[in-house]
Amino acid sequence: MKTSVTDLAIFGGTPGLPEKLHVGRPNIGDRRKLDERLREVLDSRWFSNDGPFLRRFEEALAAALGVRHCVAVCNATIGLEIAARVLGLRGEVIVPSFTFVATAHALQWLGITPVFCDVNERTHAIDPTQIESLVTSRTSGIVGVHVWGEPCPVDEVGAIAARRGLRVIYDAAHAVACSYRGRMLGGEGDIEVFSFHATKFLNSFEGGALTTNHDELARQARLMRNFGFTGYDQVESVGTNGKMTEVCAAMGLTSLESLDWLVECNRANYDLYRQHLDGVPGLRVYPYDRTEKRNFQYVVLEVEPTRAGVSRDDLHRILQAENVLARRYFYPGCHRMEPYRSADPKASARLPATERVTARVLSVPTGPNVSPERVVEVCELIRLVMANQTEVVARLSGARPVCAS
Ligand code: T4K
Repeated sequence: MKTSVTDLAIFGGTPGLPEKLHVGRPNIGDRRKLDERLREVLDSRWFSNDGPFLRRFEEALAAALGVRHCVAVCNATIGLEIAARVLGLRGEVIVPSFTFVATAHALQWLGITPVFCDVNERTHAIDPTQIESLVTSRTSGIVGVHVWGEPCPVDEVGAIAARRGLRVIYDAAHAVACSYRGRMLGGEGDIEVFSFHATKFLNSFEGGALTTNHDELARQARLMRNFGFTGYDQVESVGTNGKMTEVCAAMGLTSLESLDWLVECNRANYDLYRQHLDGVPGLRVYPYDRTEKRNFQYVVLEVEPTRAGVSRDDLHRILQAENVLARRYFYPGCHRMEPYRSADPKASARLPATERVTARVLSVPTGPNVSPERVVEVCELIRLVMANQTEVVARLSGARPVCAS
């Protein structure tokens, strides 16, 4: 354990952790069961196209989320594209800039213009008070994002959509096993889209799912996932290849069976971070609504530089040098990425909360691969930095960059 600021790697000390600690290290669930299932897939010679593991995964997920339909796909980005096509979105769609760029790209890819909306600075979710001012005659929908698994203001968004005749998709990439007003997310809006990417706490290597309570939307999504085929040699509509493979479905099913344990590991780490970091001036550990179900897969720190004396970027550089590979999700915001920056260079002016949040947020390592001892070590490093802001900032301003990112 480091006790003096000069022990930090930026002062020439050895990194605080012996090996790199990642955000998003994949979880495997019950390894023995997974091995058996992978063998079963190989032995069966049925690898894709509506196979038995896909069906089991879809049924199990729909049951866990309490939703009528679950259409598993190869990843959430394709899932968002399929959802937008099924709903006939076109023209402009209102979407937060504070999200992974896939949310905006899925729209842009279809020739739809994402119109970026600000977020609530406290919750990081789309700000319903700004949505209506962005609606034009070209607007066809709203894509809300349940960032960190904390739901969007679903009721407010739904009311605006109903009033203005808009369709609603929720990007629920982070939100497996999270609830809104006592209901599991999955059945809100017209369609919700989940991600099971390797870095998500419930993963299928790569994967995603559309969920909905609307029979016809589900039917169309299934068709579109498989090139529009309704039977051998019969194509009813335009489609894509959005299929989830059997290997991915077997992994998804195995992850799903470990869901409670995964959430429990995340929750324990989250509580430990809070225990050790609550009260550090200028630092906030993003608070989850404990009256609802949450998956705690992200531990998000917010650094308020004027109170902390250290910027988020300084803390990020210092942690990287200590082998703590924290991530600045979702810096710098979609509106500052191409092609959106060039298309709307003045977007920052209407996104003040997004600008502040993207400059403050740092995701730190968690999940079953991160032991409680490691969490405490990371917290001790952060406390050491925060208690010695002057020396640290002076060192960084004179020092060469310690990391490339
Ligand atoms: N909407 C939202 C709100 C999203 O957050 C995402 C995805 C999507 C939509 C789209 O869903 P998908 O189409 O992907 O299903 C990662 C993920 O690639 C991305 O899926 C995720 N969001 C985003 C939040 O995080 P990066 O750029 O951080 O990935 P990468 O490769 O840097 O990995 C993160 C960390 O995990 C690294 O420290 C390395 C470690 N890692 C990663 C992989 C893939 C491993 O240890 N093993 C691995 O296999 O985007």
